[in-house]
Amino acid sequence: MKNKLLLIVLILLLGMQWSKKKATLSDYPIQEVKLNQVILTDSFWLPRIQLIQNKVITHAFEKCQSEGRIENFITAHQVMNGGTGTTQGKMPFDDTDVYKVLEGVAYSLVNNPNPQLEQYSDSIISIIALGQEPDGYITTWRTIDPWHPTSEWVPGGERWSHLEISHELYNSGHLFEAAAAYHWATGKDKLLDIALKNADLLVDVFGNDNHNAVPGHQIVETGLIKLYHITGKEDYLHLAKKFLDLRGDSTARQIWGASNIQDHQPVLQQDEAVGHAVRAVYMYAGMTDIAAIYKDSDYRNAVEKLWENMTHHKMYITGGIGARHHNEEFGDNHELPNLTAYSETCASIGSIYWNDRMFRLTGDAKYYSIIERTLYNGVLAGISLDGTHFFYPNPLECDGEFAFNKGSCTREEWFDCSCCPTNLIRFIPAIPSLIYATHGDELYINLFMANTAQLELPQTKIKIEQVTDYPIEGKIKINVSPETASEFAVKIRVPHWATNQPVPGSLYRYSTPLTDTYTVSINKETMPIESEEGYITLNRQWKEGDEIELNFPMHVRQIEASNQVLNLASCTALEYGPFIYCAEEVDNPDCFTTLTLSAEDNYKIYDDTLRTTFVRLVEKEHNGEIYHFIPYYTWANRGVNKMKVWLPTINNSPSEHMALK
Ligand code: FUB
Ligand code: ZN
Repeated sequence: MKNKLLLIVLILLLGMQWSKKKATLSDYPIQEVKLNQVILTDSFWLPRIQLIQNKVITHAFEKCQSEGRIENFITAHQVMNGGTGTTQGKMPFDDTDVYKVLEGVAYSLVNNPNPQLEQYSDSIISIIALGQEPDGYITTWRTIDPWHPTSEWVPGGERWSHLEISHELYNSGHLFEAAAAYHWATGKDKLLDIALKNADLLVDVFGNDNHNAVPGHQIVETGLIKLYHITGKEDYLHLAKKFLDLRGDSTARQIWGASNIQDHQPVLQQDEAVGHAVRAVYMYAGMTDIAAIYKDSDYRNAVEKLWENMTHHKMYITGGIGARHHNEEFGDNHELPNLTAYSETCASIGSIYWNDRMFRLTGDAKYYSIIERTLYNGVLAGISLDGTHFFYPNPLECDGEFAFNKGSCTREEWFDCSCCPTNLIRFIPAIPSLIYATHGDELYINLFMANTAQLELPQTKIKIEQVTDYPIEGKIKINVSPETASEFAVKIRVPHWATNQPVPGSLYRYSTPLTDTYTVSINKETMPIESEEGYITLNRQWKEGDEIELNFPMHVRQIEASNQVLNLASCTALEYGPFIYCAEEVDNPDCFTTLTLSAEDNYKIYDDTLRTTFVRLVEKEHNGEIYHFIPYYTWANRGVNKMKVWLPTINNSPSEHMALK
């Protein structure tokens, strides 16, 4: 009898292990090619990813330690065991910075093992475990002292009593995202176990019909879905959908009604991107997951409408989103101020997470057009060239006086609310997973970076290699080597800047059409140029060593905004490849205020170093004076400095402006 009991326990335990290790379920028609399949060799991106592991992660852990974010987990443990203590830090979501750094560690370890960093991270996870209450609850400030939260804008009270602001579910969401990443990257379960215990608590509390509530700040939805993908446990998926279904639905719960937190109407009826931009894009990402998993056309229609509104009316030329400092929110359609732009780094990152899902749902290249623009401009501007200083908002103009960056006119090494630095840490190391995707016998190439990758299509394994100096140069060699010669389609995205339209929609346009076009050859034989839905599709029998060569024409291009963007009337921005350029006063000390652009300009490109980083610079000569432009992402690396992306245009034909809607 005793033996039988032991056997049953053993089987149950094994069963639990097995279900946790279940293969990843896949719901999107298009599959990502994961980080561990891609070895980056790129001279632009690889140093940036290495910078995250070698410098930024250490910096962030040190800050989390010195500002008490890590100690909070220990204090929570002491309080649970009858001790006393005070919460350190300033934000009710300080726990998430620790989770986000661990997520970044996980992705950075995939292709760059670092046993010391992994061991240190494991020890941080052991400390996190201490801060979890026996029933799975984990939000340290509330465990330590529920009646005295760290921030005066969060009311004290019982668990879940002020979800609109308490960030308890936001904390869970980031925990889930980090746990999924750490488990996948290291195979270790400890953080995942903490996450699952917390997720089970959420299912108990919010999963039943008696408790209809939603998170104040979204992200728990995508986090739960990641846990569902790992475990196959449908409760997590149902809860994620429930949170979305209930949002803004006054027939099902007492809504907060605030558009700032997207609770003003049911999500399926929302067709304008409003409110807090980070919350919005995290929510749209969750909605896209639901559209994919349930094959739900209502959810799909809703995210398509929201996407169109956001990109056609509310997006900066840098890909940034969120026009207002007030509430960190979207403005009205075409409200895109430069000096006071918010364009939070987190919002750009969230937009990429969402756009990648939209691509995997639809296969449309337009989503990667937004991703590329945001990656090289809106996101990358958020971190200094040496990885030590950050932007939270990313304006498109700086007058040296408006202290846009949380009280500062330039980059800061950290913030009380450090969501942006830690979001960069979790996002940048995972960038190589955006390069490729597969769909049946189709292989998508969405981004250009030097790398070698191992992929699999139904008919064969393929080794693929990109050799390129993109985005400095427009030449890309792609070696396609299938294990066995087979027929399949290679779909190569045509970058927006190599066409006559910078972005989908009519928010921006090039001032002058392209005079030359890109070329494609296979094994040196020129191919006819046919692109469909933004892709060149090369369908043929591929064999080992086949080589595609792409040449995208690189020019400095002028961009205008729709005349509905009133503050950009008669203004021009410069672009080279995927980079938006700007002028900084330090390079143009005598002419910064009088700097203009004209259709007749001739631009010269040249290479130099900015600080110690290689950059391609642009200049133009005007009345004997030389004007200098630098890539937008490199601005503010030389102290407080005036800067402009959009410059007054002179000599533009009025008829061209009229053509804009
Ligand atoms: O509220 C949590 C994070 O802090 C948001 O995502 C950011 O916008 C910042 O407010
Ligand atoms: Zn942020």
